[in-house]
Amino acid sequence: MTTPQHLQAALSLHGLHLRGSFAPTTDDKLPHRPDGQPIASVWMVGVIGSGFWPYFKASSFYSDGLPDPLDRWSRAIGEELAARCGGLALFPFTGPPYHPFQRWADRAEATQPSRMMLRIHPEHGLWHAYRFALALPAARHGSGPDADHADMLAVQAHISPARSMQADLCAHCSGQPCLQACPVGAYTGDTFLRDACASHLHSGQGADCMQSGCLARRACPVAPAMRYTPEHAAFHMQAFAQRH
Ligand code: B12
Ligand code: SF4
Ligand code: SF4
Repeated sequence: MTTPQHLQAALSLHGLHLRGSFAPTTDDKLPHRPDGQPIASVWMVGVIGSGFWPYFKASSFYSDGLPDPLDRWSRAIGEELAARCGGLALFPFTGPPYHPFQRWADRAEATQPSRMMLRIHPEHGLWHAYRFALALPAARHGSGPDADHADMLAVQAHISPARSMQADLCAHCSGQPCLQACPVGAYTGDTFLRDACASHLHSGQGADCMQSGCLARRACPVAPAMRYTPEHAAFHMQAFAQRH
């Protein structure tokens, strides 16, 4: 399995999406492959909306009672696919130091920084995240990185618009409601006050955020149809609150 089409087919079995690819430079801070081969392309894999949720929920990881079920689910899928592709699986949650997934996202697709620091996408809004990346050497059997990228462009046509000049979504957002909606002002526009957020979640006042997801994130008018389901959002809020 070396083509993006095959990869997307394999990911679809888990409700995951091939988000885009890029040819790395030294600025992208990729680790070295254990076999010493240079990395020719990095393919980003993630979730869009709550489409993956029923697949994850049906997996044994969701209900085995062990810690970090979503990270373990991601690792199992990522490592299995990496082995099939002859690639190296890289995860957003291994660290610190962490791999710069948001930087890689901007290299691979039409994301841009938002006032909430999360990457915002013109079609998915704030309702997307990354589960792993596959770092691949130049393709074998005569094809090379150019062929990889030609294939990837074909797949991307079905995933997201080509990366092009995108308007700054937040600069054009009337009133920037995400910065007004948090009851404790945890999103200031250039930082996230993690402790203020966590204290609110642990108090009786935080039930709405805990049960239905971050009020600031839900205030964003971009791509409302992609908002996470309450059950999916509550899963992330609980994971965050348990750690902070
Ligand atoms: C550490 C971390 C946090 C810290 C932020 C501390 C900090 N100041 O960096 C905390 C624990 C606060 C956090 C919270 C959340 N996070 Co977080 N987090 C990360 C993580 C693991 C590492 C970030 C990092 O240091 N990267 C290293 C640097 C070198 O990489 P970079 O891309 O250049 O750095 C960027 C980030 O640091 C970012 N950043 C800085 N401060 C903050 C604060 C917040 C809240 C976020 C989201 C990002 C952020 O800006 C940097 C420049 O672009 C990334 C995964 C990753 N590997 O990137 C996820 C990640 C950034 N988080 C993510 C998310 C979704 C969240 C949450 C909103 C939801 C959740 N999963 O719980 C929460 C917010 C809680 C809430 N109230 O809703 C997503 C963002 C997806 C997107 N659309 O962009 C990521 C990419 C994980 C993923 N699997 O996709 N997070
Ligand atoms: S509410 Fe507006 S400013 Fe905030 S993240 Fe969404 S588009 Fe950007
Ligand atoms: S989860 Fe609630 S308290 Fe935390 S940043 Fe979002 S709105 Fe604020």
